[in-house]
Amino acid sequence: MEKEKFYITTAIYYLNDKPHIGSVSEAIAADVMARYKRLRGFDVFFSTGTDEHAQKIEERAKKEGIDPQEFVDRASSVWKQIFNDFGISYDRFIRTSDKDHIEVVKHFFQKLYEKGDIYLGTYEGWYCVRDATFLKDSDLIDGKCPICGGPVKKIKEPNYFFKLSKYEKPLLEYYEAHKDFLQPDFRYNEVINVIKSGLQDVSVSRKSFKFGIPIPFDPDHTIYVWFDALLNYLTSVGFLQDKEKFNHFWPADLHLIGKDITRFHGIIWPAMLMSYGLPLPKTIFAHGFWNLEGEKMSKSKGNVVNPSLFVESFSGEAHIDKKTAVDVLRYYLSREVTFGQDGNFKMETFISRYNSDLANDFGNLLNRTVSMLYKYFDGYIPNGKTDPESKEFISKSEEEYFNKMDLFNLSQALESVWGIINYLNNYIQVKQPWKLKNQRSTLSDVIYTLLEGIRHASLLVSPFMPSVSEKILKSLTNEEKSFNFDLLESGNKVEKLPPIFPRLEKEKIKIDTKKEKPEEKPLIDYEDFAKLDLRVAKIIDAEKVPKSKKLIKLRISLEDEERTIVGGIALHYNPEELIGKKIIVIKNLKPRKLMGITSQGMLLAASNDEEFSLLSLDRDVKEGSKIS
Ligand code: ME8
Repeated sequence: MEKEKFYITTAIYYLNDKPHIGSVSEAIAADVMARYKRLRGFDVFFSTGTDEHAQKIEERAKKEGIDPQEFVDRASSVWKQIFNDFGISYDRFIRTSDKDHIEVVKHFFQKLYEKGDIYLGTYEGWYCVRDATFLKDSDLIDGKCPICGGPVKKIKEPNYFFKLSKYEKPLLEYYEAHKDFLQPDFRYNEVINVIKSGLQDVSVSRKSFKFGIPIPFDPDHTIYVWFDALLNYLTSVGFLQDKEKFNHFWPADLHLIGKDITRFHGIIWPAMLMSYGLPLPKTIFAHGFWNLEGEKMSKSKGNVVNPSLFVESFSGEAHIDKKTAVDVLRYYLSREVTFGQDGNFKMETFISRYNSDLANDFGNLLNRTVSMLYKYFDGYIPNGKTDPESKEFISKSEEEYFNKMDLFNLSQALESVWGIINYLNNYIQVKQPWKLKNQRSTLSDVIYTLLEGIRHASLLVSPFMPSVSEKILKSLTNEEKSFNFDLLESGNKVEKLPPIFPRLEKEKIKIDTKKEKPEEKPLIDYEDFAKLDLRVAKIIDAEKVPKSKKLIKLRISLEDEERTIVGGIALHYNPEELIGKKIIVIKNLKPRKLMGITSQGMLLAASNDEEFSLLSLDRDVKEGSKIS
């Protein structure tokens, strides 16, 4: 029989931000679902990737003096790397700058234009660059973007529009007929209310920036980043490229997205598909947001947790390998919230979950069982069978788990697994194997039941903790993925592992944010370097700038002239010790005013988080000398 297919996607990530716990949590949840469906025998296709044509990118690249493509190549690889480190088992990592995707977008735009669903008009209104979103007056909150709270700008330009208004009725009808289309329920209601309040046509092109996909029949215009981005879901499964693959996997079974982008996915995307004549995705699930210690994560607050640094610090503190630490984080993110609701990442609850659920419940079950196996059977799986009562309990919990997983209720699904783990811990107390030394056959069955229970629990946690699960299943010398019973082979020796989750006697984990690597600067040509006029300068006078903690005003000599420069060195040098020193300055930097003083150049210094030094000379060289 042909396997049933399951096509799952995440949103694709903007490259202006680095991955944080919140954004990575979405990829983890999708990965959990993808692995779960594979475990259930589905033919899974899992797609994730990066959304590269945002206007912000063009601006950022310009600031760094590099080509936008170079910028996105670098930034996209950061996401890919982190997804690899977090065990995200994607089948395709799509980039919207991929050739096949660009073709899909052009084709789709052309088709909708030919159909009369895209037309030329004038757009006048607000635009948020960060979120690449057009906004109405009524959308703004205190004159700012309602999504990110950032600034918006007014724009007026000729734009192509998509006739969204035409799809108001068909969308409503579709929603009425497909109550599961958008989940959870409260999001469904939210979107249906927006549709009922009336849909206006939406702008789907920009004239003001170039980094994007040009409209095939009017290349002065660039296709709007959201129109482009949504189509990634088609490209990933071979639209226009591989008919068989596309027909097999489309429509998507699950688009997993965050609550902030529900309207794009719940309104514009289905309308685009209706316009083209393609079937709509089966389910869109909008999850909540992760906050950090009760506050919204934001770069400006500096409270964005870099998941890699977190894992590195945690693995060091808990003395576990990085893969296990990744699994613990995956477990925490899945267990701590009812999927769909907002979550609050708290160090304290992270550690208490680790200690109670993993070190205590699961870890102890493993340690106790394996040590009894060694004590009574030298580590060899006894010739026993699973106790019927336990079999029934485990099967019932498994059914519960499957039901919860099918409803994306990851946290409750894990509760069902912990039901099994706690049952088995209690089973040890009840059966008291240490009193069964003289009843070999009963003892064999008890230990066999525990091992078989552990095998089942490990299989069930495998979507959440793939690396830990694999380690345990390997140690049982049985990687059988079946949920049937009595599949452990007696006579096989179980490997004795050191504790997988050693208890953590701490309330907090120190996250070493200093390890965050500075962004590497791009290569430059010699001509760029040669533009700098670097000179040796002698400090002839120095004084602190009044009312400034950091600044010192220096009078410097370049042999044929004297200048004033201001440097942020007061925390590291006293003015007196500077007089007479020879330093290096940039002579041709445009003058800048600092605390009311014009600085005619800039001094060079070396620094890191702890140390600071002015650049000086190895041998005495006359002031004014050139540096090359
Ligand atoms: O919106 N907690 O990209 P993005 C949970 N490129 N999820 C979060 C989160 C948090 N704190 N912060 C962000 C975009 N997310 C578009 C998508 S899809 C065709 C185009 C989620 O990088 C967010 O909700 O801003 C979204 O689903 C995903 O991360 C990417 O967000």
